[in-house]
Amino acid sequence: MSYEDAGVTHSVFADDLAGREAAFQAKIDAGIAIEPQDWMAEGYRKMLIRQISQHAHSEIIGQLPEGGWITRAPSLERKAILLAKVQDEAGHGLYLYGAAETLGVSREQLIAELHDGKSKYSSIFNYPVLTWADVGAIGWLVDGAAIINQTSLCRCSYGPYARAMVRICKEESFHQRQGYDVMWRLCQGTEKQKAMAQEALDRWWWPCLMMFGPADADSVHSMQSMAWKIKIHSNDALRQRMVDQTVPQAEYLGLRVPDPDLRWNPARDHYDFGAIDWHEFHRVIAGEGPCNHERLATRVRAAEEGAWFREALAAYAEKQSGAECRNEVKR
Ligand code: BYC
Repeated sequence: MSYEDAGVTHSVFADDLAGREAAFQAKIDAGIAIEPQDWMAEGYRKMLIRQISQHAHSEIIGQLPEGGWITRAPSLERKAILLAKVQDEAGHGLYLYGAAETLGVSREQLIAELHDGKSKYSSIFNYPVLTWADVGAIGWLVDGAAIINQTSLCRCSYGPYARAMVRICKEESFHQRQGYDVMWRLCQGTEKQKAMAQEALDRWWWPCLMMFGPADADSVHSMQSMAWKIKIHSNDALRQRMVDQTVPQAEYLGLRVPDPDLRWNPARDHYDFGAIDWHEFHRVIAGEGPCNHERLATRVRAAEEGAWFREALAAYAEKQSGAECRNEVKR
């Protein structure tokens, strides 16, 4: 018997759905975390999958720019530190793919969407890393921007994402400090080294401000995302925080922020800063940045060349779990 035959009309379902959505929103408004087993609005689930998967992709693509410098780091100590940092980023990708999987998508599916170019990753990783100072600037500025964004995400309404962020933020703090330390050492060095640090800041400053996404007025998802407390602060609010925190750090290094319009505004209690080149941002996220093609091709090649290893791991795990089951039966 169909629902209609049973006298249940469509509007009963619509009322039921509206009721569930209202209860869901009330839970979010009350600051109660949403967990994987809880009922959730379909749009909320999709919004989370989009953001968490883009975030996960950013972590693993984000290994590539610095990964290329592991063999060229200037000392054994720097090499060990950089190696640890790049490995941490793989771990972040793992936590985030795990968080996305709690929403009913598989990691394989998400990675296929990255490789097909259907899913985005952060614009920042499409810029070249030309010198050792760029490695320092990435740690200082890119990880610095990531901490500002992710500290806010620790209070996100979805439990698994918020919890992943807590651990990631701790590791990002180490990354940011190591980057600042690279810059500090260069700035204490020869004139040539200091100039190298300045050029790196010149190259990375504006792309780092773009990491926070389009201006609030142009942000497609912010309003709904903030209503669901996936995002806690708007793109512009976090970008302002980045400028306010980073300018004094640059001054301490003795470097100049490449923005002629940058000045402290006592009336706002914030720095005013110049206009962002949104044309460049849109070009990069549309796949036409300086390194988009190279990054994606490297990632796809790594996945293809590593397929045999993943298969071997899966076969071993299957064999182990079979043996464990047999032992269980014997006991
Ligand atoms: N790059 O409506 P909006 C790291 C897209 S990893 C590319 O404001 P939303 C690290 C946006 O996706 C750091 N695309 O979107 C790793 C949307 O497109 P779709 C990564 C961008 O989601 C290794 C459209 O523009 N962090 O730190 O509300 C080594 C409209 O934007 C970007 C995260 O992923 C961008 N920069 O806000 C070192 C944090 N910005 O999906 C370091 C989590 C915007 O409609 N993500 N777009 O096609 C977020 O907080 C938010 O997703 C964003 C954007 C603030 C990035």
